Amino acid sequence: MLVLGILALAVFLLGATANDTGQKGRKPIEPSLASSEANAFHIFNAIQSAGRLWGSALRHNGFSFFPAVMAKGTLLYHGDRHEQPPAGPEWLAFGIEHAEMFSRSHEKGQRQVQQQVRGLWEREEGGKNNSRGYLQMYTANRDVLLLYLDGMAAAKSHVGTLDSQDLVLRENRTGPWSDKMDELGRVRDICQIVIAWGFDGFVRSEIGHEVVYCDLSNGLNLLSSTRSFMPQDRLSAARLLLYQMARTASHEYDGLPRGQLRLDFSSMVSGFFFPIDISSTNPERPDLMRLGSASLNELKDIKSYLQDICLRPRRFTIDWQAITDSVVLRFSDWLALITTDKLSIGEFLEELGRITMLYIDAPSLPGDIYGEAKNHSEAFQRCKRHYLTPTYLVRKEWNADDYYIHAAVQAVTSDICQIILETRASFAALGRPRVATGVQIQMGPA
Ligand SMILES: *[C@@H]1O[C@H](CO)[C@@H](O)[C@H](O)[C@H]1NC(C)=O
Ligand SMILES: *[C@@H]1O[C@H](CO)[C@@H](O)[C@H](O)[C@H]1NC(C)=O
Ligand SMILES: *[C@@H]1O[C@H](CO)[C@@H](O)[C@H](O)[C@H]1NC(C)=O
Ligand SMILES: CC(=O)N[C@H]1CO[C@H](CO)[C@@H](O)[C@@H]1O
Repeated sequence: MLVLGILALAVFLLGATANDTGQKGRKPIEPSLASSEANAFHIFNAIQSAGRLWGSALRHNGFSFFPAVMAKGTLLYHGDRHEQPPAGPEWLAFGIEHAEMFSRSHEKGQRQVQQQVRGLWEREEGGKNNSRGYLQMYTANRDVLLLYLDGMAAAKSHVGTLDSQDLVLRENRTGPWSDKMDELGRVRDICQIVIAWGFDGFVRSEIGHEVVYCDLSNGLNLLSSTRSFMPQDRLSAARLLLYQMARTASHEYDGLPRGQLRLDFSSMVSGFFFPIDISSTNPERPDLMRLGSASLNELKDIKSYLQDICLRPRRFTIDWQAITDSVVLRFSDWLALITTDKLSIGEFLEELGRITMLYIDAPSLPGDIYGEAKNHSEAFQRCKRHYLTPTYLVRKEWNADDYYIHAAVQAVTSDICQIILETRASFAALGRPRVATGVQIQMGPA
């Protein structure tokens, strides 16, 4: 009876907790290994592209959040109409030209095209004829905590780049788009949220990475604030600025300079960990995944899980991006090569033999000087775990997020390994073909 009583109490308490989330009669959705495996390739790509513009542009609708540390000493740039650091949330760029866009001086009334596009920073200055701009440089005077939003979360668009902000973080409480794409409201709302979670701001990308810094008087030093020339006094017409900005952004294709922004992959939280509908909300763009296909209650559950992770100490247990990089380095170009029709059968077998050799243990033969019986079904195990090896050294320190990420990465390596090992086995069953390889140098047995 006592046991039953305790059980009943436990059920009652669990029910009470679920009701306390304000969602009567429904249990919050939870992350799971099954969801991570179902979305394995999306998670793998999100990890491999995090903090890098190239992959973030290809998969611009971000589903994931990464607590991050911007290193003390990192330099940031800001364009402003005022010489002194602004109060309140502001946009700081890693690229100088990005900030320069917003620091241009002009005659009053002659608005800059880029400022119209962004709809920001246009502050009226009564009584003056010239609106002067300032290019400010800051440095982090301590390690700064930022929440990184992946994909192209700084791109003000309707295709899904803003879902993680407007639907998850802001719970769909967005303002009118006509009011400068609601960017001021977005930045104010999200600063309020991330400050409460212990961050100094958040970081996202469009054409370059930008930091939305919530209080410039805390954690940053102003190093300089230089006034820009009026258009007629510049050395040139500055027609190239947009292209120069793009050139600078290209330096971030593979990430920011080493050490500037460190993502805590072991504290990653992704919509892909959860059992939600990730399909498109737009029939004309079925290729676009959207957080917007999930229900608002589900998105609130993801936010609440994210809050819990953010409030815990930073972990940095495993550099999951390094793991995915190893897999990509080994297999990506190779897969592209082997699926072309440019290879002769001999070259194809050379490549297939090469990529699988590490995992396959050749059978012993009569006459071997040293020989043992081998278990050939172990090739698949060896292959799928190969690049995950470093993570197993710290397995005792994994938390739930490491398990979700591991499930996803292992699902990807399993897929690759199954294909290459099965393909090898079917060719091995045919026997070695009598064809010339056309390859001059043979480095070892294929
Ligand atoms: C709490 O949720 C359960 C279902 O999960 C429901 O049966 C119960 O009525 C709810 N209680 C309150 C006080 O809302
Ligand atoms: C967000 O609000 C809009 C407008 O009210 C609505 O059409 C949309 O379905 C909502 N999205 C979610 C995920 O609830
Ligand atoms: C071979 O290895 C696999 C995977 O490790 C294992 O499940 C199987 O029992 C092994 N077979 C033998 C005969 O040892
Ligand atoms: C053309 C123009 O707007 N001129 C103004 C420049 O500023 C002075 C002082 O504020 C005004 O008196 C002018 O009308």
